[in-house]
Amino acid sequence: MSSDGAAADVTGAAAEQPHRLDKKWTFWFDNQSKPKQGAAWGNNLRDAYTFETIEEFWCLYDHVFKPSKLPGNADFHLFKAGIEPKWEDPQCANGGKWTVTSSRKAGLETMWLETLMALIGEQFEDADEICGVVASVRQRQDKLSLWTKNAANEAAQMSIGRKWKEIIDVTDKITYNFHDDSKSKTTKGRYSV
Ligand code: MGP
Repeated sequence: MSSDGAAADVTGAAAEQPHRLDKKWTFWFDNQSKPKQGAAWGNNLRDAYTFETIEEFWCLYDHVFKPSKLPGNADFHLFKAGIEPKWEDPQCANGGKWTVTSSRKAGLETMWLETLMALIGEQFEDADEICGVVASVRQRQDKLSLWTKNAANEAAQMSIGRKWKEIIDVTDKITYNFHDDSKSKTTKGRYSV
């Protein structure tokens, strides 16, 4: 160890310590591009990698987790470690999601990266309320959804929605859906900003 606490390699040069994040995050992947008939939703959903440093994040992002690398009908997720990107997860069960759509591939790519950086960099005041984010590549229109925990907490959702629009530089209206409504195929949003 050198005097400033940094580890030294065999040449005596100080090696950079990895930059630890506030919490651990997990990237997930769901490929529904070749669905098996009769297969249940989530059959192909996989937790791909859990990380806790900025260096790991950039390596994973650069090499794998770019929506432009996804086939049609597939999703990437970044969720707090320990939360599964499913309505069934206890921390998501009473939640919902803000959704923004994008008709341009480049649009999704930029908004995804801005959101990832805001999440791991703890830029949301109501960070505890957030479960994670999903990038969905679809034939018709790509979309990004920010999942939160307590759908009924309107003040928290509105604050998150406003902040998210700032982060991804969106001025059009976005809407918030409760997972409970999505389960019953109700598409009407409950909140909008
Ligand atoms: P979706 O993926 O939330 O909607 O749900 P989307 O993205 O508008 O639809 P897509 O066709 O473009 O993918 C689509 C369907 O997947 C739902 O109606 C459910 O049948 C199923 N589904 C989605 N999610 C997120 C879940 C989930 O968390 N749990 C379960 N059991 N089914 C889900």
